[in-house]
Amino acid sequence: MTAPLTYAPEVRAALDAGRPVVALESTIITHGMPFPQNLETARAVEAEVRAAGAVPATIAVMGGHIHVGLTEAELERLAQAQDVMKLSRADLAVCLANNGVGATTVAATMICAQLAGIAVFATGGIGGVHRGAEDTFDISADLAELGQTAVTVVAAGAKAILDLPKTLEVLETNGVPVIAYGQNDLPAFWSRSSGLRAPLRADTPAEIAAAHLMRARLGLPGGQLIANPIPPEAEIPRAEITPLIETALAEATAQGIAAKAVTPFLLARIFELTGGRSLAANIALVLNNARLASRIAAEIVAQR
Ligand code: PSU
Ligand code: MN
Repeated sequence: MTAPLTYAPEVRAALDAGRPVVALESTIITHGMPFPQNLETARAVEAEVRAAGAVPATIAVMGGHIHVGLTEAELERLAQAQDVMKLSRADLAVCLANNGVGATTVAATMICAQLAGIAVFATGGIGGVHRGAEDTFDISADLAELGQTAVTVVAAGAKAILDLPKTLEVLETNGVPVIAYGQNDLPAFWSRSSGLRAPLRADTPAEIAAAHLMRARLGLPGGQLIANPIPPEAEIPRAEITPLIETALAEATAQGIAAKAVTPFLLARIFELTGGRSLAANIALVLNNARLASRIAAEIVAQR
């Protein structure tokens, strides 16, 4: 018995022909952005991947199958559905076995991408160690997944709603290369710099592809985290976003928001507090990540 994977014809053809494919997650659609911007962004990200010469494979769970590549109708249904499960490693199999509808987080998308034979995955931000984790133990399963699943993930760093120094520590413990693209500093999602130096740096897609392939030759099981800074024109400087993050965090604590609800709550509040600017930034950085991921996927194909 093998994994229940259903491929979009375009994705299946690209994988069979050894052409570049980029995986995309669906939690960003269901839990990360409001309708209709979520749907517009999902379409725009797919178009960006195509424009860069790769095939997009947005991943979600429906009808007992992992869908690798969604139809327009499936994308629309997901973008407007209210009761979609947010799936990580822990709940992926349960949702599939129950014929549920689920959106995949970074962790679950990595698992599905690896099953499908897709090496590169583009998203916005990864989950990380939440502030106060010494009390709550809230550490995203994304960090452990990066340590065990061989997919190169392109993100805009981790959001400043998280404890970034602790997030870097946990990634290091898990053996995850954290590679800043084109700069020394770790980007912080809406801002180009977190003020922290990234452990590693790469300046070309070719270097990132070579490191991905070398990990396979060494038999190392985990992936790579590529931290790609938001384009300068879309950035919200750290000094501007920091007080708004503090407000959102204080509200989350006061309202007892916990577990899976924390990240969606903070994203929605910061969207309100920035008057929608955080969403515009989020869309710009996802598109930017899709472009870089496509170039890395093409390099992996060329160097293989
Ligand atoms: N960060 C964002 N947007 C998102 C997410 C994170 O800027 O949509 C989603 C991703 O799917 C990520 C998940 O994998 O949230 C992490 O959730 P948690 O912190 O509950 O592990
Ligand atoms: Mn969490």
